[in-house]
Amino acid sequence: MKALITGITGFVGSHLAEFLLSRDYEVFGTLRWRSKRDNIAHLEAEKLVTLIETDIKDPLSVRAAITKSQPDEIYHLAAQSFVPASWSAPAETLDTNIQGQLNILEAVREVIPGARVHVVGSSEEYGLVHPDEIPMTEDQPLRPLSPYGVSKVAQDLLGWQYSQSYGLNVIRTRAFNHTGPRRGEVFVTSNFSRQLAEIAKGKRQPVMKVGNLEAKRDFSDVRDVVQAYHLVVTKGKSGDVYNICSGKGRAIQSVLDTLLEISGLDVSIEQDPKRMRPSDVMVLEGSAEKIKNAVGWEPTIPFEQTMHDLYEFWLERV
Ligand code: A2R
Ligand code: GDD
Repeated sequence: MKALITGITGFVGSHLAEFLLSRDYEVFGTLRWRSKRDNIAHLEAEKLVTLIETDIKDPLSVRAAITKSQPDEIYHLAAQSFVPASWSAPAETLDTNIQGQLNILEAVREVIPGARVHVVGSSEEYGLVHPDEIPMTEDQPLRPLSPYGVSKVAQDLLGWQYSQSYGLNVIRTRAFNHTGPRRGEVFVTSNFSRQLAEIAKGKRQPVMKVGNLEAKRDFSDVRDVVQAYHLVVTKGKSGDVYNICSGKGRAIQSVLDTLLEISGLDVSIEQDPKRMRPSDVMVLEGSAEKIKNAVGWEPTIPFEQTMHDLYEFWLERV
């Protein structure tokens, strides 16, 4: 089987590539000339993946990548993935995510209409959630609170529309927060881990900068999430959408407490106004019943283990 992963140099892309290689897939991945290659350096060194230079905003470039790889499965991960950047550069986020999705679907329609296409949405699509709507199922209304959330709603609905209009095999997911080693350093779990690792190594004063500690998120380990992606692409129903989550909401304060305990450090905490968002999503806590019943997926890695692995990752790097 051949798989094409867009955004293979990213956090999830590198873990998905490892997982698919362990299942004997031939793996192709897209990257940009300027992409940082650290996450896949080990795969490149052993020539385990075929890399194709592609900008997802460019239809010709996307078409060429799909023509060259002729994949059975396409995992479209490439995106502007950082929520705060979607307020500072909304047009760039909408353009990359929506136009990129359109380019993938159009190229699939023309070049390889039988391929199974994974459209990566997000729990950010749900946005504003009322207390009586928790845990959130896939039927929850979509009320995105950021340009990023809006871009993911558009990707999600484009996937659905192409499955209906043209009979494409599109599987959609809404993953809640996921983390683990290689997580981009701007995201909360990695950012806090990195600050603590720097403090532990004497490279930073024992003062941590934080944003909104009251928000709640539902965290899974990326190594579980990539298995979910593969399961729904191979066994899920075409056109359908699946939440991927642990079912447990966790305040960001408790993420911080877990990391403080793992590090064993005594630090003071300072709220940085620049880390606050114009409209943060306050609670995300999902129901994973649908994916469990459909393909038998359940998370296996405990949150504390994920945080431990992430902290170790940063200790080795700072
Ligand atoms: O920015 P780069 O060159 O390092 O590549 C990133 C890629 N990417 C693009 N690739 C081609 N053309 C573009 N215009 C373009 N813009 C971004 O997407 C990188 O390889 C990947 C994003 O990786 P991360 O930021 O680490 O995101 P993560 O956590 O792996 O998220 C994967 C998916 C995204 O669709 C998120 O929105 C969703 O999961 O949560
Ligand atoms: N980044 C960051 N930095 N977030 C902070 C900080 C901080 O210093 N302090 C508190 N937070 C809070 C944010 O306000 C938010 O409520 C929560 O921590 C999580 O922030 P992020 O880690 O930046 O992730 P996200 O929830 O905005 O988005 C991630 O998950 C989505 C799925 O739910 C991203 O990976 C998205 O791409 C993904 O779709």
